[in-house]
Amino acid sequence: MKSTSCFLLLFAAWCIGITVVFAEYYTSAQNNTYFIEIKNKYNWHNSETQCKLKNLTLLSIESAEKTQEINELINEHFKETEKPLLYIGANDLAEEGRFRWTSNAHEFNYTNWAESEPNNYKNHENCVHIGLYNDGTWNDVDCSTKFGYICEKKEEQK
Ligand SMILES: [Ca+2]
Ligand SMILES: [Ca+2]
Repeated sequence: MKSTSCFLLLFAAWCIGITVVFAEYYTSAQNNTYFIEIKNKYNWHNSETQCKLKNLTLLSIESAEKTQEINELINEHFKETEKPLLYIGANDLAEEGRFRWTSNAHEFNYTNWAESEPNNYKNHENCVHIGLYNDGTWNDVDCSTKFGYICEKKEEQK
């Protein structure tokens, strides 16, 4: 009896563990896989590190189609809750005002800034996140601010 209870307890813990670990991977309608962290919050650099630890990279959004894909994914999975604030893979740390995608070092060609953004508030906003506005538009923020993040597969893995 005792060993059966013990086994059931371990099995339950294993199931919960699997759910916790894998609930954060999401597949979009376009069959792409993304990792979204909302429980723990990280500054931008640590968000990038967390993606790298999973052999992923912070999300690049280089087209309106990608914006739509990500908006749909987030709306589908987070409709009951407040939309999460998530870091994406862009900053203007190298040169103020010249944002680049970290996954491929591309300068912004397509942009989806929210109105009046990027405002480089207090001359100290160099990292980009989504979630402040429901339409998926971007905001620049102080890189030390702690948010969730969204990663995707590296380009060579796609
Ligand atoms: Ca800036
Ligand atoms: Ca801003």
